[in-house]
Amino acid sequence: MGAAAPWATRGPTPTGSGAQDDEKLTSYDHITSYNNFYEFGTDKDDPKKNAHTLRPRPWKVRVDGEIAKPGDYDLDDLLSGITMEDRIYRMRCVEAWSMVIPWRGFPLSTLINRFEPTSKAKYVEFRTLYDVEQMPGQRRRVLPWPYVEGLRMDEAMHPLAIFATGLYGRDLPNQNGAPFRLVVPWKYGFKGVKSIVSIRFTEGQPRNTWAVMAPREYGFYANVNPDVDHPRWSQKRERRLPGLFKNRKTQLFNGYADEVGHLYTGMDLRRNF
Ligand SMILES: Nc1nc2c(c(=O)[nH]1)N[C@H]1C(S)=C(S)[C@@H](COP(=O)(O)O)O[C@H]1N2
Ligand SMILES: [Mo]
Repeated sequence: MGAAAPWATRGPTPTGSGAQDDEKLTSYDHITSYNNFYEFGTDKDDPKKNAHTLRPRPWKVRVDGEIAKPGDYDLDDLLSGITMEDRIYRMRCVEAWSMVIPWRGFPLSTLINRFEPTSKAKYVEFRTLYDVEQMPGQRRRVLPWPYVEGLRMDEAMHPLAIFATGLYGRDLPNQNGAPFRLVVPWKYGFKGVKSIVSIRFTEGQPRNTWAVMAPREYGFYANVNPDVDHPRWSQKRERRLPGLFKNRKTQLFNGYADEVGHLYTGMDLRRNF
């Protein structure tokens, strides 16, 4: 990794017991032109072509549920006083491709603590903007809009779970989820909900979009697990972009097992996939 680059000198580089010495950063071009963001179309190159209609400022975020400090916040107010960090994470999509991305962001816990969750807050649910003018793909009912994802509270408070506001040291491009999105590197990419406008603290488990769409194929936890096949394909190997073939082994928890394994002690990960 380029020694002079700020994103190469701080934070985990891909962290974890699973770090392998042949892991290079995926290029900016690949990270920003091969995307899943169905609000802008279902082909991998649609988001880059179409996401120019998204206006990431000004940006309101509704925070509510089991917390002492609910409200409608302006994103820039929420971000003020927060120190951004550069973190290199390996990212694994459920469709068996992967990238290594230098994110800029900050731990979820930094923001969550400010809202003062009550003892009833067992989960956090996140929602993407629903606005067909800004997100024309929402005119088609390919998914029930808005896109919803969630984490258990202890997952959300884990120091590896971040809100990203940028990558490669620049603001997030719209196609990657501007102005801010979730990044949970030990889970399949679909957990990483983009362009968030709502954060809700709940007692019950959120109904995340993909698990609602296809409960046999996508669960709530979505931890990267080479031993649990997707019903339509194996998860044992993955294609690290820009490679054309499945060129590496998938690691349990995407290589972050030492850091996050304890969150799932005693859980049957075949049932809780
Ligand atoms: N709102 C929203 N968030 C989303 C998606 C989406 O379609 N809509 N796709 C998810 C999936 S399946 C993946 S793999 C990642 C891709 O993130 P990237 O394009 O920044 O690599 O975004 C996730 N977040
Ligand atoms: Mo994905």
